[in-house]
Amino acid sequence: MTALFVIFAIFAQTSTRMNKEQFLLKACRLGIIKFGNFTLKSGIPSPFYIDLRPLASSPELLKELSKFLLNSLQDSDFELICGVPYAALPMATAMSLESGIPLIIKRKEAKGYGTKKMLEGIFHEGQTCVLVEDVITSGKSLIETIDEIEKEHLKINDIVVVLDREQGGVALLKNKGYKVHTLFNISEVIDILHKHGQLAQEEVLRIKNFLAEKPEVKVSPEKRLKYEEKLAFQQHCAGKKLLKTAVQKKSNLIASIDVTTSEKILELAEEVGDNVVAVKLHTDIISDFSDDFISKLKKIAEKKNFLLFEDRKFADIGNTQQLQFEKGIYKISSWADLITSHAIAGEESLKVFGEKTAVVIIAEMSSKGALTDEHYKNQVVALAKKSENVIGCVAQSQLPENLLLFTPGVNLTSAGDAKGQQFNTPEKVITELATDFIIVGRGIYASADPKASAEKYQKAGWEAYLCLIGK
Ligand code: 5BU
Repeated sequence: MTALFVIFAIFAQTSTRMNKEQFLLKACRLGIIKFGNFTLKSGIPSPFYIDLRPLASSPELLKELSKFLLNSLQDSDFELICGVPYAALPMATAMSLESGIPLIIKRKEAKGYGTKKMLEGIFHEGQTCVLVEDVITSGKSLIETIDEIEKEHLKINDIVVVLDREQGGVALLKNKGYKVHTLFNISEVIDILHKHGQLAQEEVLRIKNFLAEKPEVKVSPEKRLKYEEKLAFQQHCAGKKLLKTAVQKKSNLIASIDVTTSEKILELAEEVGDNVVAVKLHTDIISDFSDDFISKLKKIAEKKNFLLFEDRKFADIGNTQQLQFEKGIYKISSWADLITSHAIAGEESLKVFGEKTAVVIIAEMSSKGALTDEHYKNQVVALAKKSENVIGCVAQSQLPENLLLFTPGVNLTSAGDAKGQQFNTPEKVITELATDFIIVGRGIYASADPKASAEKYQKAGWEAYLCLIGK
């Protein structure tokens, strides 16, 4: 009998069951959600604390929960059920008993004796397994569990989660190609409790503000993903090209060629082209911009294998941005692989850049006194995660792993200029922020020997990266 048939059969006989809302209200009486001021394991403050383990002590609710979880998997087919230890173990067990689909047990640590197996139970290579999790936050612990299960040659397509804390985990797993089914998200829980008079309006507002700010669970830089791993969940073709180029050329360097004549730009592009993944331009500072210049630059980019990045920093309503992107003398849309844009005009304004060009939005600026504070950055990051054509952000602090981080304000010999720019070294931004790409302007184009400087920045950037990933 297939999983689909079993699940359908369960629901056919349970028309008198409690609904999701009733279930939640009963479950909350067990104290599974507390409100107040808490500090999570990751060090982040939180106005609520969730612990679904008490559900295991209510056979009635555990049984009901298992039916809801199975129901959310109605369109999925699987041959095994596995819970992420420990909180999801009773849930997975109940699902197995309810559906008749076999359970396997994932250990937290391998046994120190005997077979040293991480997975217990009866299974064979190639079988599909659904993973059950109680609460999803960043998704990191789920990824570790998935890796261990996949090492045993089982296939995971679906993950079912009771509660999503809305802190990036679902997006991370979806980006990796998994189907994530969530029973509740925290906003929904807050609304239901408020509707039933169990949560005061002020508390609702406090929590919603906290959720809007989405404080990201920081991934320690030592655990950063390699470019090859980021490539696996990069959806955008220009984003893929950028990551592939980094691996091929062993470079995370973007040269910002901020000079004002086409001739000088072409000369510098020839000189530093072998060392960079992209050349960044400000076309509106070029005194003799022409279509001919762009076609020559494109040829160099093809020959030297780098991308073209226009740092236009769009900051207008969608309609105007579209005109600035496609028209005028620069016709940016016809040649730029990547562009920068502010996100100040909101989500819709970013859609006008289409699918072909990758958009990098500005979350934080490098200059002294920049108004891009943490609240602003968090909102930009939330937008970046939602927008399909956005591959990452320009920022001076860490980003969630599924966004690429571009950091300007990088210089090996200077701490800043007299106009507010602040510089850090490649080592600092790569090891402390886990930056994916360093952007260097004057450190290269204004040096006595741009080629030698580009080599120096390429080496410094790549060595810091290798050091970080432990090679
Ligand atoms: P520099 O010469 O290394 O300071 O050049 C840095 C480049 O990066 C320059 O083109 C800036 O316009 C760009 N930049 C920046 O420096 N800081 C920022 O926050 C952003 C862009 Br966004």
